[in-house]
Amino acid sequence: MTRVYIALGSNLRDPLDQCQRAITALAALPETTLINTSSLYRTPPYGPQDQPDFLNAVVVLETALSPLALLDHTQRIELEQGRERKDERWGPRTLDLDLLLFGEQFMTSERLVLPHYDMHNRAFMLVPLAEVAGDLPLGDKGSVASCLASLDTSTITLW
Ligand code: ATP
Ligand code: 5RX
Ligand code: CA
Ligand code: CA
Ligand code: CA
Repeated sequence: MTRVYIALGSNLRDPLDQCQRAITALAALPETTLINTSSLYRTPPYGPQDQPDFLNAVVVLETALSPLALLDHTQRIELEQGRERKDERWGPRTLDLDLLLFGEQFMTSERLVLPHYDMHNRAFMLVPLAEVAGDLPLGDKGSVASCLASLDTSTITLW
């Protein structure tokens, strides 16, 4: 079994309901156990800012699935919850499930980059991650706590 950290994001169509349904769907995956869920946070949009605030959280799973099999499931859950592909990059979405860390695994393929390529720059990922994981190492990026120390967390509140 491998410990996996997944970031949830939603800023459309009742984010709280989207998030709760996503957690239920993740807990129901085969060969997978839900270990923990962070608090649910309200975060201002990064990147394009003409969109609603996000609900962000992190869930911890233990899984016997492979990384790509887990990605198949998370992408299916996104689509089942009405995720639409728009021309605009980084637009608003009903549900976004990003694999942050998959055990100690590093990989770079067309479909999957592990660890997540930009998590060390994103307080909306690291604040909930620190809550459920403590101070994990992030390879050459330092650790969760050292990355957080150089990010602005003042606009992140509880949902
Ligand atoms: P960002 O990845 O910068 O947060 P995004 O979440 O809006 O942006 P998406 O449009 O949801 O990006 O995903 C684009 C592609 O990223 C997906 O089709 C997926 O195959 C790929 N991908 C690569 N690495 C990962 C990962 N660690 N977790 C989830 N998807 C990933
Ligand atoms: C684009 C993230 C540029 C950071 C993205 C979320 C930057 C977001 C999210 C919040 C995006 C990807 N903002 N922006 N939460 N996803 N708060 O989940 S788009 Cl610099
Ligand atoms: Ca299960
Ligand atoms: Ca994302
Ligand atoms: Ca994504």
